[in-house]
Amino acid sequence: MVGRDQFRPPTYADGVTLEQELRKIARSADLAAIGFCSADAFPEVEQSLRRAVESGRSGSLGFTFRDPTTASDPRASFPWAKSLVVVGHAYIADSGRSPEATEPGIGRVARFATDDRYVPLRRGLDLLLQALVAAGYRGEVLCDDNRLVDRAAAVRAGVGWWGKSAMVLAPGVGPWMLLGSIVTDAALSPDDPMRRDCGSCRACIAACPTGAIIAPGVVDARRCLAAVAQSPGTVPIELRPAMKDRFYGCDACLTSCPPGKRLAAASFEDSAGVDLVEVLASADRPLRRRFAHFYVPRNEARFLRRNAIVALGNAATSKHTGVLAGMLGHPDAMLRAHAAWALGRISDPRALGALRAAAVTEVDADVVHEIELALEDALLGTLA
Ligand code: B12
Ligand code: SF4
Ligand code: SF4
Repeated sequence: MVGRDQFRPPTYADGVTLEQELRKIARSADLAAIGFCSADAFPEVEQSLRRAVESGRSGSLGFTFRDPTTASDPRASFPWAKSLVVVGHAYIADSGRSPEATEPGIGRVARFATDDRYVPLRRGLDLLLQALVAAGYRGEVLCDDNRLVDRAAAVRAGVGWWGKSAMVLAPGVGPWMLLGSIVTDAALSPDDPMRRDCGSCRACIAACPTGAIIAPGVVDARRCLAAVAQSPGTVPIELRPAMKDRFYGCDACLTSCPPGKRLAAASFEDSAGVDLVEVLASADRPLRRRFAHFYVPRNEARFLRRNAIVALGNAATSKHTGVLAGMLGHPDAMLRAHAAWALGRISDPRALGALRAAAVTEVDADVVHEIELALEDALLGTLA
């Protein structure tokens, strides 16, 4: 936190309020939206979080699900909190629009993560915090932090409206916006929430590859591919085909969203993707460094390799048989299991040979099971 005495109070031109000054700073910092609201608790979100945990819908995710009371009540962490300054950073123009299809062997990364897009957002938030501190107030930046539910704050502050995808959408930007806030003891005059909703549109619900949006605004994280790609353990076998070329994140409910489509269409098409074979060949440290802005369970590079193997399995080309067959000898049983599945998808003679050889030598029961399934699938494929 920045100390109260670090800056001298500013002298605003006659009649300019702190709120106006903050809006001006947000514009100059290229933030797409700013709004103010009270720092009162969000009891309805606390209930939603509890329901998600109790029903199992939060899957293995921690984050705000770990402590719903703290996440939904800013004063639980900051007893002095009076207001929230909530901002949105629109990133699609910088990150470009995903290509319609990637080359086999290239992994797709959701647009919010093709680079660390939180950097410009945090820069803007820091400038706003400096202004608040200079005016004699205290504050703390909260962004993707487990002590605030960013979307509920954005809706209360009039930054955007709830989309049926559970995303907060803003005019002109749609869902292509990252959110962040400052909790402060300044009593800022609140903005009105936006009177908008999705109307009869249900495009995101239809576009979700796994049916993870089970009701308007409600996502089952167990089936959400964005969650799957950042969860520990084995990728559930029934979800692997839906991962397609995804290496990290999922944008299907964003790309389908009409309010953001014009902006997305106007941005350049980015062909940059991740070379998946290179991921498998990389050592842990460079891999962790390259994707330092991803959320990776326990920061273990093996989960990046796991995602790469799933995407290679979905590419299903003989070009990758050699590298995947090599992974059957990897010391990590989780990676061997996914490699077996991926080889079953390719099921060319070399892949089948590698699977049969591994079936003889493999000792891990889970991997043996995956090998058997892969061989069965390959056999059914040749019979069909
Ligand atoms: C956990 C988490 C996830 C989880 C779970 C997501 C989820 N929907 O719950 C996973 C890993 C799946 C995930 C995925 C993504 N995430 Co995320 N995630 C978070 C995190 C850390 C907490 C969210 C949370 O508390 N969810 C719990 C539930 C209860 O809250 P909720 O979804 O907001 O639910 C509300 C709605 O249902 C709404 N509601 C109630 N009634 C109704 C009625 C109607 C009709 C509607 C429409 C809504 C509605 O009220 C509920 C709360 O009471 C936040 C950061 C933060 N600290 O807030 C980022 C955050 C939500 N994620 C973000 C992003 C960008 C994404 C992805 C787009 C990333 C990607 N491209 O892969 C996907 C989108 C998936 C999706 N459709 O939600 C952004 C969203 C920005 C925005 N404009 O909304 C956030 C805010 C991060 C940030 N600082 O910008 N995420
Ligand atoms: S991020 Fe992908 S899997 Fe998750 S809700 Fe959106 S479309 Fe569905
Ligand atoms: S796709 Fe349609 S229903 Fe879904 S969030 Fe966007 S506007 Fe709302």
